Amino acid sequence: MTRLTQQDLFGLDLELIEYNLSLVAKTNLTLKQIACQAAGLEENLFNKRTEDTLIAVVPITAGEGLINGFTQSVCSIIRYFGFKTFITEETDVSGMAEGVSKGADILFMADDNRFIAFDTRKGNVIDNAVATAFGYAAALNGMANGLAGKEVLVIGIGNVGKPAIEYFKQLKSKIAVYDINSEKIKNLSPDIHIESDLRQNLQNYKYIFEATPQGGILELKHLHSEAAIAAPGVPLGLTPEAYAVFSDKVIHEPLQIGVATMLAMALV
Ligand code: 2YC
Ligand code: MG
Repeated sequence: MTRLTQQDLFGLDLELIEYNLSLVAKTNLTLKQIACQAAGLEENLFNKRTEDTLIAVVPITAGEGLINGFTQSVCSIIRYFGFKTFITEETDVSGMAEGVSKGADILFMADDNRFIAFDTRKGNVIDNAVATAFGYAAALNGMANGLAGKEVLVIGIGNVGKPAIEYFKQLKSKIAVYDINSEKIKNLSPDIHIESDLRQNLQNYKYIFEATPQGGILELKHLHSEAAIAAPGVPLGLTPEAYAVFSDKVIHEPLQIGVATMLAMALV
């Protein structure tokens, strides 16, 4: 999984209001609506839970260690919705213990391999990869004004692309998939179309979900003229030239949709 950098996160906490407006402009959905749709949670219940839910964000020093601004960014996204949230003073196991002893209902924490929300009440684990997949798919659904019966191409069948396929099935979309590694597209359900030549056929797809760790694979000359692209993959899968033309039809950001959807999923 791609590790975020301090630069990726710079300014995120100060720009959530503008960010939300840009989401509405692209998808006709707010960040809260995207998260609630992805989680299958009524918005008014989400709002209600701000009154009785305390959230701790725990810095984790394992592996490559802390990312400057990571816990602060996670905390600011959750606070943006009105939830009481704190970053533990301690890190790692001590931080988890501190969070629980201070009455946290949900703990958000990430090492180099997993970014999870741990719900201390129900005891379940919400995974950032699944939340990001569902949240970005819900955003693409918004951009398409409903994906039912419409074709969507999922590029990169990894820990984000795979759950996204499940969500597009729920939306009753017509699903096509591409992965550079043919192992990844084995035993998918028979109604899924396997795209073998991306360069040749990318232009046939209006709705694209790009979840690869490979930057710059989507070139301007290969994109459908009216393409709408949900690109959770880091770095961005579009070339700078393609992004310059398509930027108002591209959803790509480091944390916001994934964290908001994890929160909603933890409240279900
Ligand atoms: O500051 C900390 O607590 C660090 N241990 C956080 C490490 C996060 C590593 N994961 C990532 O950078 C990416 C993110 C997009 C979310 C999932 N993986
Ligand atoms: Mg409580």
